[in-house]
Amino acid sequence: MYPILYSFRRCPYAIRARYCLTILEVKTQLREVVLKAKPNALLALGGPSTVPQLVTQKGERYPESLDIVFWALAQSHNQALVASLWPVSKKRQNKLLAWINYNDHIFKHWLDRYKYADRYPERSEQYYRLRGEVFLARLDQRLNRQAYLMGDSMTLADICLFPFVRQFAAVDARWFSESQYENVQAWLARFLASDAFSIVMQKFPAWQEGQAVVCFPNEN
Ligand SMILES: N[C@@H](CCC(=O)N[C@@H](CS)C(=O)NCC(=O)O)C(=O)O
Repeated sequence: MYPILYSFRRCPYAIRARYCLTILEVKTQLREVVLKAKPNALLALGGPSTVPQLVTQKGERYPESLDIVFWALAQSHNQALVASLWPVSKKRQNKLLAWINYNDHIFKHWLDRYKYADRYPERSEQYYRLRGEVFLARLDQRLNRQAYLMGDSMTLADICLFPFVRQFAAVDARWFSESQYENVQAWLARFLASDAFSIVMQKFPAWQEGQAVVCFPNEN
């Protein structure tokens, strides 16, 4: 049987993992989690109960989105795609990881504050947006010269970042569409229009113990 993937549809970390699984055609059994009522099977694993998490039939556990991404690369039979998503050169790998690192540790911080500005009343929503825009400006500059962050083909950097930029854009969709970040808009739009994204965003009811297996990715 396929490994178990605990996931939450709208979670940007889970979206990055599901996007990789989809394009690499690596199958899992999806367990859709409601964050306010996590299933006992997830809690019983002990330790972090964030999503996404993947557990293989042998009981090997991948508790972070990036663990799942790299696990998916290792499972794939499509070596050409693997090599283009995760370049062989160490220098390029480090650059790619630097984008993800900045996203996960700095941009995410300002994204949360911009998204939930009422929970962080010490500064205004506009202030939080400006802090997040530093990242958008960097992305935009990079995408001015090329279609994707690392060049003319998609890598893990793009896949790992776009779900977070999507959230940032959605806080005030009008502001984003009228902003100066036209290269980011086009890059994000390509992801949102992709076949893989519609598979990734399929809706599933919350998983319940004993229910029939939901295979992911599935045909759309
Ligand atoms: N570093 C983790 C972060 C995952 C994460 O924070 N997921 C959120 C949902 S977007 C979550 O599970 N929140 C519930 C919780 O923290 O208990 C990863 O890369 O997978």
